Amino acid sequence: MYRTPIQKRVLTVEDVSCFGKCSTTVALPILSAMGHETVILPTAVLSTHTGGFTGYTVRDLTDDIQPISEHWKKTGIGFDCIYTGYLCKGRQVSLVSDLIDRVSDENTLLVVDPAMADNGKFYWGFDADHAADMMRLCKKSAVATPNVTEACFMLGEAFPENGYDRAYVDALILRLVSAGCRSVVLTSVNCDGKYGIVGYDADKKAIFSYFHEKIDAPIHGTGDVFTSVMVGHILSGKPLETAARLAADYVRETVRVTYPYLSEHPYGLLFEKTLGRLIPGDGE
Ligand code: PXL
Repeated sequence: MYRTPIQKRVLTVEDVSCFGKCSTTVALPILSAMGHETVILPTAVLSTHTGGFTGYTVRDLTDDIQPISEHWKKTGIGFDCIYTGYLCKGRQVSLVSDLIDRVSDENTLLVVDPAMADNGKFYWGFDADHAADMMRLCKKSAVATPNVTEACFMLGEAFPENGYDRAYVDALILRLVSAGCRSVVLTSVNCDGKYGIVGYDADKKAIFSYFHEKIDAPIHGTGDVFTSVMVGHILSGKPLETAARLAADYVRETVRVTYPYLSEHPYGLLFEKTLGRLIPGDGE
């Protein structure tokens, strides 16, 4: 019931940052442009995201998660994909885990982006307990998309402040897999003078990587854009590595377009300028 064969349906579970271009406000336009049906579960409403702003408001919607998902279950609403992003600290993560159990079936793809840290630091309000909770959620997922900082923190390790090489990254990803993750796409990999992604495809039991020249522009919400585009391509039938490469290309191009405007637009990517490229051509 309430499933349509002409579209994939994806549930995004993450906050609504009213201003600032991250989480739900980037996932929805991207997934819609790619032709997928979107359903949202807002986990919190913030006046802005927490990067570079002060005095923002936060309304935590943890208590709504169970009743909303029970209504969906009763109504027979199912999902081809559940994609979780930024979650509030504490019991919200285990309630999201319960929601996944309640509304998934064997065909639901779970993608977890444990958005909580970058550049060696937790985002405001997060700590090692939250990293351990996010690790539990990543272990449930078919694909997890931590950045290098999040991968370190989920493993209870220090971020290598003085840099790292490719051998370190491959070993890091294999430690995540040994700890129980399935496919993993590590983002924001910055080594040997290049920038890119390193992935592990659990079906192929193989590591893949994709690097390009470094553009020095740490912009909030870049990981959300990456995972949204990757999810969109997976739902369109692309293999994981192809989906991850296409998402990395899209992010690189969007960072390039945003770069000249960073002083007026420092809070997120100008993804509206490149969104049209994600719309499938006629017949797709
Ligand atoms: O994924 C980035 C993100 C999402 N949501 C909120 C954030 C951030 C990054 O800082 O603050 C509220």
